[in-house]
Amino acid sequence: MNFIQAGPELANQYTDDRCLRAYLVRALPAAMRAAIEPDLESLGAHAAQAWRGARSRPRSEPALTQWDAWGERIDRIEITPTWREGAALTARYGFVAAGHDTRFAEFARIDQFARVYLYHVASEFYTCPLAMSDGAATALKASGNRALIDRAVPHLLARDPSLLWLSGQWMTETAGGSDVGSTETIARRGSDGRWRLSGRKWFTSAVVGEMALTLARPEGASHGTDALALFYVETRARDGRWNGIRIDRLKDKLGTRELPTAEIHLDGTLAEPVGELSHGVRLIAPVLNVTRTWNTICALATMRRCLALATDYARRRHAFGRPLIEQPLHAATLASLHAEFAAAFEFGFFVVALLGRVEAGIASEDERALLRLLTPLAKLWTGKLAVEIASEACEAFGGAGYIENTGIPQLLRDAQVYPIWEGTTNVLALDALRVLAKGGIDPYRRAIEDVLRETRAHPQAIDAALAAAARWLHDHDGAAREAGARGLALTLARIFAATLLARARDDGDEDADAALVLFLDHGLDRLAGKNVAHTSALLR
Ligand code: MFK
Repeated sequence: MNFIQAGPELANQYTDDRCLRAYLVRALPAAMRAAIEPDLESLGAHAAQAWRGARSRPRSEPALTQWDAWGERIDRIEITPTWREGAALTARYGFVAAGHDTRFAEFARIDQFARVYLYHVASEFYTCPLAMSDGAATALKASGNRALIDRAVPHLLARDPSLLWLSGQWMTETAGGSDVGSTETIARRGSDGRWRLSGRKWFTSAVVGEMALTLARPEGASHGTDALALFYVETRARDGRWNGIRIDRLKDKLGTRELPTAEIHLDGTLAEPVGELSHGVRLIAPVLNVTRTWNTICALATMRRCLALATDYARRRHAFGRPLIEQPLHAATLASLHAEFAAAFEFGFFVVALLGRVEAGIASEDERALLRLLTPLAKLWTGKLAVEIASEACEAFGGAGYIENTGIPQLLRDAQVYPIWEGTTNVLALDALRVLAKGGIDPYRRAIEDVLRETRAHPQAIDAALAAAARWLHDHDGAAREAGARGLALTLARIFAATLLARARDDGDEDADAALVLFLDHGLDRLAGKNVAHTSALLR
């Protein structure tokens, strides 16, 4: 009889996650943690059960049917069985609603994102439209448009699945990907006073939703970003037909294949302006910042899943006479990934907590400025790190990690979306640079100094990297500054994360000490003295 290797198993993903549990002990009032813990345990069980279930059946993907048998255009999308469960789970666990629950004031976002973190991998990226729905609720509330708030927000935050709405955020076009100012969709006001949109939206990940926020250029307006307006669209007319929307095809994507991302044409789509008929990017910015935070937390969820599987497997798999976990190099490799994850986790959830404080109206001016800077930093660092950790996880399984029905390759393919969605690494690095150019580095520096002042024996490496980053900013401008923006962003993210790990260690998190030592071993400084002349020489 040949040897058969046992595959990895997942325990309850809440009770098994020391990082999450230690964080919640530090971050939440004890009574609130006790109140939400049954839900977290239940989501942890759901995660483990969904993983086992997915291994025992063929994968399914959404399908688009454009025409019925009699030639009528119907554009119907069949979603996967997991997606069909999404609304009921969302209503039950409040994946969107919990973040807006005023009973929990500044802690609401922590509660929400702990739930999202546990649900995400099992959800088959149903979290993508949830992210946009959360962003839409946040943007509508900020817009002050009373009619639209009353109409849509109760649905977006519904805890009854029959009332729940999903929202899309239709921003990307063929010309305007990152450069949203190139948007070609036109908004025309008819003689009936109503606005209708015409154009092509190139990545619409939630066309199965009930509504969307989208950018369009009012007819006759000038070129560029400032002239774009933000519109509210309901996807269906009263009779259930599409509201001037044609679905051209579903995208054939590298990963996230259960998510029905569509290319669509808007052809006379009835829409309502959310606010003024310009500065639409400013109005949609809350969507960007909220979905970027979802991206951060979902990237953390993928990292955690990869590490949970690889670590469990290292205990089961024997080679050269002992379990992999007892092989020094394998153990060191896994531990170093755990350390990166632990640091990124602290950073991601710090941003979540800060978002909660800002929304609860208790944040200082410095904290508001800090949130604006840390949101893109967290997204860009965690997006890259998720791909790195997913790739290492494949390798940690040897050949088995390259075999589709182990489920491991899908984690890597899906992870590749994090650095792309919601702004690529470079777009976000330049966004952070603009924030620094406008508001300076002082709110960031003061936040670190505040934490370190109360931290016992804080690592010198933090001071050194902070001084180097401030010097780099001072010494670089123009093209050299832009060319080094990614290195600067990663350095600022790593410095902040190390600071938070030092605080977690002092606050009694048993793993944070080791994580901090290993994280510092990888270095904080990613600054690059980009030489613009040599760059052009190589790319000529
Ligand atoms: C599981 C994961 C869940 C995630 C699911 C999501 C899936 C969705 C799929 C997609 O469609 S992803 C869409 C990807 N595209 C992007 O993310 C857009 C990338 N481009 C940018 O982020 C640009 O920086 C941006 C379009 C936002 C702005 O660039 P521009 O055109 O050069 O405009 P500008 O002048 O920088 O900004 C216009 C205004 O918005 C300014 O305000 P003022 O008018 O008051 O001066 C900016 O300060 C403001 N602004 C821009 N970004 C902001 C912001 N305000 C607050 N927060 C921000 N992040």
